[in-house]
Amino acid sequence: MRLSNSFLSLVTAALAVMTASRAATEEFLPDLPVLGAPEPGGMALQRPVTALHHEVVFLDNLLNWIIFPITIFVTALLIWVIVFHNRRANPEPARFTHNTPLEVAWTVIPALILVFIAIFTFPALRHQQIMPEADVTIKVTGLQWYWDYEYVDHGVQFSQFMLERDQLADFGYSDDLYLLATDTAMVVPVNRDIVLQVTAGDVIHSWTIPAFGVKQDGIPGRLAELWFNAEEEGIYFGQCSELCGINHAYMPITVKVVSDEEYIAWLERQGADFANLPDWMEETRIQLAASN
Ligand SMILES: [Cu+2]
Repeated sequence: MRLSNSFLSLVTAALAVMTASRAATEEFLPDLPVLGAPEPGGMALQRPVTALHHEVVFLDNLLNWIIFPITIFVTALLIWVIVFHNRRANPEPARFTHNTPLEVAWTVIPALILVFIAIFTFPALRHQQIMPEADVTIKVTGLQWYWDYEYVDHGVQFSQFMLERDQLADFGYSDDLYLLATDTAMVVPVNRDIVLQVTAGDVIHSWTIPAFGVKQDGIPGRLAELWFNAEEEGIYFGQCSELCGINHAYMPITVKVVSDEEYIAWLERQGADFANLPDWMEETRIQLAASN
């Protein structure tokens, strides 16, 4: 018992040292607004900041317009049956068993509704699942219970741990972001196509940012992809979405969306390798060097 306690305190101390050194790498980023976080009492989807999530919100509204009338119609039918066709109200029930026009109607109408829904869902699914040419490629690995990030073109690698309540202020987060804020952030440029390769190192985890409308299981031994293009600079939070063990609730995700210039400056501070730069980064780097 004593041994496991001292081991735990050793691990905690080691983590504290690691997080302290990471704090330094974040402090040069601009003050960003928190745009992607749950709200107290919130019921709707988070405000969309990607084309994918705009589409998801549209689908959600469309489905509600279909689902609510159907629910009301079926409930009304049930009430009608309960009131007018119970044993007392209707002692002599009709004995027929088939009604062809009715049976055709209740087969064809639901089929048409499903086809109508499919017309909108299939393109949305296609947009999510077909990867664009990546401006930035990042490999994300879910681990019990933190995330590892690798900027594959630049040799930048770091882990992401949840912040304890007393660490929040040191990292510039307010108290209500406890259980969401992390020591490091995945930093990406605004209005660029980001492709994530999602995997896991032990059990299945799931990476998501609700405001982006993306979610992908990370499965050990497999590399799955997701992509997004964030329209607004800010801070966005997500949480592991696949039950992955006792600390599943304590491995949140932080993404910071910044300008091209901030992104490249951040990469430079991470000691990035800039050997093979895509055109957009080369141009921004030349502009940055000229302005310095
Ligand atoms: Cu997990």
